[in-house]
Amino acid sequence: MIRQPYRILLVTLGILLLTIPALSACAQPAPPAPTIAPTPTPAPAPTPAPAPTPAPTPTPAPAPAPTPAPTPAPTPAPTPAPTPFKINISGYAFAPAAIIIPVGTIVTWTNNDSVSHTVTSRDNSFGSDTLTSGATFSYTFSKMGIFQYYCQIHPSMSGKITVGEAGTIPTEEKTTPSQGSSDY
Ligand SMILES: [Cu+2]
Repeated sequence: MIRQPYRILLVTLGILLLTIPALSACAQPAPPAPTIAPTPTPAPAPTPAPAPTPAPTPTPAPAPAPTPAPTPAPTPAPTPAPTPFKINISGYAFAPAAIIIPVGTIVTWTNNDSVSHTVTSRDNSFGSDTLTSGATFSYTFSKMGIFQYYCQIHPSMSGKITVGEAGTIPTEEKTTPSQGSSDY
């Protein structure tokens, strides 16, 4: 026979034992069943594609620089060298006494007299030494203009050189009829 106090105690314990799990079950929601994470099937390790052997970059043959079509150099109109001009010194005179020449003309005087003469420009732009018989003197007229000259020994001897642009005749000379022309 159990004594009364023990019975009460046992009952109390029994109640407690019964209620505690219930309370705890009520208080704590049942933890969700752990969803079993599906073990991921391991992706098959990708077999590494064999590194493609790099195709040897073909060394590009150096494109030959296109030889530019040779632009034909504009053939400059060949400026013909002016025809040399000869003046004869004879009989105490320059012959011809007056000439018209293009720029660049070289003029050569030849003393065909037995005496000496000079070819001396009045503006001192050119001048010869004393030309003995047979001597020559040359001068290239590289500037346009009218050049008067004479003989220092015989000042009455005079001549004139008119230098104009090639192909042109100075106006003065155009209008002045050349004296002594004997083109018949
Ligand atoms: Cu003279």
